[in-house]
Amino acid sequence: MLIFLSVFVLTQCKRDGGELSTDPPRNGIILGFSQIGAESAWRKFNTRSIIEAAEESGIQLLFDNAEQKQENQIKAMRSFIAYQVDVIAFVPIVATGWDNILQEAKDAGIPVLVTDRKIETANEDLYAGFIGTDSEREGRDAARFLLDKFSHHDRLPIRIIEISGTEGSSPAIGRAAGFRDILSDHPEFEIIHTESGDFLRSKGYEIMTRILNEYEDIDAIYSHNDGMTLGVIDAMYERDMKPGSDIVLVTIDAEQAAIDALRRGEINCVIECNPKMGPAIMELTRKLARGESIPRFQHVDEEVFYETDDLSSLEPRGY
Ligand code: GZL
Repeated sequence: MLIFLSVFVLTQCKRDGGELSTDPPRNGIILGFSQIGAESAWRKFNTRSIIEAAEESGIQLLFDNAEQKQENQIKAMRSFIAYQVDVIAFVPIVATGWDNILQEAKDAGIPVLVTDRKIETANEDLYAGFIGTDSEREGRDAARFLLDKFSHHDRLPIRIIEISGTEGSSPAIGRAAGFRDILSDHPEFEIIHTESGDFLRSKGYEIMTRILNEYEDIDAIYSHNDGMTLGVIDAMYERDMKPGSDIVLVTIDAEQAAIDALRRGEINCVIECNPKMGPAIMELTRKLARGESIPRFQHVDEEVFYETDDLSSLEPRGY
């Protein structure tokens, strides 16, 4: 196990581009972080934010990229426990299936911070707290935009296609629930098809290509992330359609490419999902390492960008 761990630490840092700091951490804290993968520009920036913040905080980071597999996350968390890190933090790729490994961390006396995505657990005491995005609010914001956009639409019902995120993930669950919560009072809005694109641009393109063959009179696409929305735009251009005009597009994340498409009129509403959690995660890690309690739930600040906004002063997104 010791050999495995020493190889693990070396390979993980090298494999993910991070340099294994040979110096002991300035404040002696070691954080084990399990990231889900690199499926979107948003995720890659989320990773960068965490690595940079650990470096700036003097916290030694054992970072693992699970390549979209929950079993890889559990293996990495088990090795963090064996390595006796001070704190474990992770992005749960899906909401369920974490109780056993969280119990192992608890038994080892290692506090766990859930980040970005939420978990469903029988025992809320199995983790110290959560910091991340409010997926339900993002879904409600998307629906509110469509209510306003189609407030004087002459053809009813307003036909919506939803392209959702990774099945079983809290952002997909929350964005769907928040969207439906607002539309439930408006029967003139109809979700005629919903399908998971797994937060991938390639799947957004495949789904939209098929949808355009199967459905007519689509009024709006509600896409759970910008990566899939960019795939939708690719598919529409292949059909000589005008995204943002022929079909209204609403998307979540606010990566640079989506803001640029909003400026060009290809997207009508971009809801920010803030990936810049690194500094806050390190602050919470320091508190946990000192045995201090942290807030149970902490949502990061986010805003909404509309087609009618003046975006000229908007800073580059960085992702
Ligand atoms: C949301 C985050 C999602 C992003 C996607 O909090 O987990 O995962 O919306 C990313 O871009 O893949």
